[in-house]
Amino acid sequence: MKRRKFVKILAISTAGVTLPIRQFGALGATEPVLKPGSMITGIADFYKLEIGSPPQLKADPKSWRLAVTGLVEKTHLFTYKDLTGYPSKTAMRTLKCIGDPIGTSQMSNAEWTGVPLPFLLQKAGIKPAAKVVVFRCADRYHTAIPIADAMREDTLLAYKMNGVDLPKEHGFPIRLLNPGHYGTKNPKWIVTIELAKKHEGYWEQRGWDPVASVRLATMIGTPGKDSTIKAGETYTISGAAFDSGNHGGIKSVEVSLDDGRTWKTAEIWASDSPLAWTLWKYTWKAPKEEGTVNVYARAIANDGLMQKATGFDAAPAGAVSYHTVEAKVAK
Ligand SMILES: Nc1nc2c(c(=O)[nH]1)N[C@H]1C(S)=C(S)[C@@H](COP(=O)(O)O)O[C@H]1N2
Ligand SMILES: [Mo]
Repeated sequence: MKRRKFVKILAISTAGVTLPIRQFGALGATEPVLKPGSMITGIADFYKLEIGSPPQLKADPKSWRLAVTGLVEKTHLFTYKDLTGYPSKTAMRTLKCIGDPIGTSQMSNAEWTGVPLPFLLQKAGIKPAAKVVVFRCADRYHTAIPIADAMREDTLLAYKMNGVDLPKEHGFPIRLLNPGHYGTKNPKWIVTIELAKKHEGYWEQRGWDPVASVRLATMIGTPGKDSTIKAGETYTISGAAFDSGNHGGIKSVEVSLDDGRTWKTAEIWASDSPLAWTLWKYTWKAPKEEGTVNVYARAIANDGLMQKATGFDAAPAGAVSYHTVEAKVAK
């Protein structure tokens, strides 16, 4: 009884962190271990990806300015105080790396607060010749997005993540959140926003897709490739699916345990807008015999697109095809 209480409290105190909640075998209870274990990834668990080491910037009013320049009516400089004082929007957004191979975990979800980018662009005034918005960052990373994407109300310059100031690793003082696009198009540590005719970004110069539109994806979190499932026991398969709104959001997720011959619908246990991942689970009775079992998962989007067995790897435009895990069943 005491142990059960302890586990329950632990589950609450780690809410918001993707740490799986352990099973408590002593009571024979089967609290399922889900991965991701919560809709919002805690900052400590949020994946990180950068070309160098994260620059330590100061939002100090004496030094830091965000410049909106280039093909604008008038170059505009914003202080951190300006940015954080404007009307803001708070929303969940999932980030996924374009180089993330099928089923791995360079994908996390947070709740962010920021200023809609069009608000700032309108203050500077866009000249008709401008076609792209270029972001130059303190670590010398740079990338551009089309003006039409920049002008969406959902394109945010974020300064808070899960209720706190953007951590250094995730782009302090500001980063872009660009719906529908992989991490490459979500620059961190932005110092200059430049309106231009065209631009080739850091990763595009190295062969990655300049559009970087998120493709329909699912990952199986449990079982992992090193997990052992107890023969004959009830087991919960779980994971996340995401399309960043490019296919109308996730409609359903299906699981196959017979090498793709038959598919069962998983339960969606947490979701938000299509700009955040969809978490799913499927409870299943493991075979009584020892051996291996292939777990497959595929996502079906609201526009009818369904993931297939065959696809391609991450380079140059993001991985496609469903995720499979070979799970060990043992006594
Ligand atoms: N300035 C800057 N922004 C960047 C990068 C970078 O190296 N430098 N990496 C990009 C890539 S490839 C990804 S996947 C995301 C990762 O964001 P995160 O580290 O907050 O998860 O940041 C993007 N923004
Ligand atoms: Mo990335």
